[in-house]
Amino acid sequence: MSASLPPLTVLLASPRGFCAGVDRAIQAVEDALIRTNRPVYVRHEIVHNGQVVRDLKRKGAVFVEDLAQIPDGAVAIFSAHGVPRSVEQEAKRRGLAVLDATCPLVRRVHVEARRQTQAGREVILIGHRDHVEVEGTVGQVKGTVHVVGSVAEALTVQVATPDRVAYVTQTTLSVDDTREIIAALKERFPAIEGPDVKTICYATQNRQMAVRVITERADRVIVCGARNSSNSNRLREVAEHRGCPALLMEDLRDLTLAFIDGARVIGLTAGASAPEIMVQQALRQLAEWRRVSVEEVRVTEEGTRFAPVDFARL
Ligand code: 0K2
Ligand code: SF4
Repeated sequence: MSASLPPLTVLLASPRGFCAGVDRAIQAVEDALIRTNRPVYVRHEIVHNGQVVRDLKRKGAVFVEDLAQIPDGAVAIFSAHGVPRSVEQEAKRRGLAVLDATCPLVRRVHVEARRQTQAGREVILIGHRDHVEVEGTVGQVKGTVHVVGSVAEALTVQVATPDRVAYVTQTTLSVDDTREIIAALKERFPAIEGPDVKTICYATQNRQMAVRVITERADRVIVCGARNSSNSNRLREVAEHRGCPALLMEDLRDLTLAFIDGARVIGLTAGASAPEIMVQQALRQLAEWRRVSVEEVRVTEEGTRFAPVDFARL
């Protein structure tokens, strides 16, 4: 630590890190490894975090992208992001023992999209086209789902029945950006039905709210989270859109002395899939460079818990 450098205040966001859906999904893999002698396979990263996946691999879980890579007789776990119907059906056809770790809040979006289709409405899914959750939601609905990822796309999306349209959202979007997209959709389709931003989950909304508060005081923000994590990237963007340079820290190598150069107040948070150990690693690194004082910025309490994944079929 350099004595000549000014002290650093770290504003620690709260809530941050694991949400109830991530806790539940990781626990399902841990439990499966303990409770069965069969090989345990996970379709897709259980959550988008390399440290979590490496830890579960060390304990014996095997991660694949395709159901075809899962041998007969194995346990197949679906990730927190959800899967298309075709994957559920294929697993059933093959008689795989499935543990479905789809977050109940993602499942709620599936149900709502199906309900709207059954009511005769064309569904617009606000979300990122190539994201695994969006692929899952699109694949849960019989019929066309239009994916819209920006205001520009909202202004050009073509539907067959403009007076019978509904929208749902991916769970991990930017609240601010989504409001703009919804406003554009309402301009074009005044009769459109939808949940406003309510299907952006509580964890996503709370973590974004904490970053918004922190950027009022911070010179920089560090977001612990993986590059393929939608909700973690949105936290970085919330800071950046408020003019606060932000860094996505996938591992400690991403955190450089240059990033905190000249800063006196640093915000620190973690995406819903990032383990607390990453936050502690960042704090330790900062304390090696500067004299650090930590102040927690708590914007709300979180008490959400989900019932464990159903093991009845194992
Ligand atoms: O934010 P993402 O949807 O990319 O997913 P993760 O980073 O794995 O976070 C957990 C959320 C899973 C589903 O919403
Ligand atoms: Fe569920 Fe939200 Fe967590 Fe995704 S981020 S797993 S939707 S609680």
